[in-house]
Amino acid sequence: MNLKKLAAALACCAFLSPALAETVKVEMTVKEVDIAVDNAGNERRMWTYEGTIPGPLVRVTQGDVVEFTLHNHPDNGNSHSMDFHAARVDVLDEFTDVKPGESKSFSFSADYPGVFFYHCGSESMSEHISRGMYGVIIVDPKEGYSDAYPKPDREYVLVQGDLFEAGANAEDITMGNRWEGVLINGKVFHYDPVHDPNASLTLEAKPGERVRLYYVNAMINEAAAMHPIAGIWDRVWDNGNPLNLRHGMQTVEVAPAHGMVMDIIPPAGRATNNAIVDHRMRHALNGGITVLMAHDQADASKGRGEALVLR
Ligand SMILES: [Cu+2]
Repeated sequence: MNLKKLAAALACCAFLSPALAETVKVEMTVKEVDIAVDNAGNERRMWTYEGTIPGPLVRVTQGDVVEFTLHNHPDNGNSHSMDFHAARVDVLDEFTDVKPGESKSFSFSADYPGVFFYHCGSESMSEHISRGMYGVIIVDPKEGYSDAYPKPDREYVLVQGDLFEAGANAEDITMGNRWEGVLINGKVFHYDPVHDPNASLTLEAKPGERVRLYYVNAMINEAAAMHPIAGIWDRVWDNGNPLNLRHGMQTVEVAPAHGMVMDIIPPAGRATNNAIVDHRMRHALNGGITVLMAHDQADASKGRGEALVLR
């Protein structure tokens, strides 16, 4: 075998061979804090994993074992818990309450690839979720990228949650009363300078790049109708599983507590903008719009490395 053939064979193996399973330690502390829920800096009492909405992004490879520890900070007033949608365990064991000042550990094997919700399941679950206790775990497929699941140029995580009025109680929240708006990664109109002059961030890419969105609907009662205004989803993978591929989609329904991976390719050769909306207008016009700018000067760091959730 000559060197060229050997290199080709090795590259082929690296591409196709399953990744070695690893053990991934993840630790989170629940913090009940006052944090800004809009671009003007208006604060609300929210309950969080690690002080941010969404909580930390967890990313593992299919087959990995996640060793998770939840700490409930002693200053907190409530019991909390963790429900990973990527786990197959016992709801009455792993996902049970942790009192303030206590900790709990459990582990699970991430057997299915995709984009999964995680959230607090303590009573009232409606209140714990809508106060911000949620996040995303991406389980990358063990086969890696392929023709059916190509490598993206940029990746962004978007989590859509509810915002209720200060003082709304658990019953209000469950019934959808005193609903105020939509949070995108923790803020109303987080990435939409068109509808909010205080917004300073947008998603960015270069024309022609494949942009992958890992989208999770954390709203407690409402589905989201995800559409990229002035664009088309090139590919959509339901739940983010490479086996669940759809092509050329305009609007994708995402149930509460569900995830979707959606690729968009802004056209090459010109600068364009897309408004990625939940096309239920009540959601869009109350915070659920995200601007994607495609231009040659796109920030090279955005949508790469640690910058998948823009803060
Ligand atoms: Cu909680």
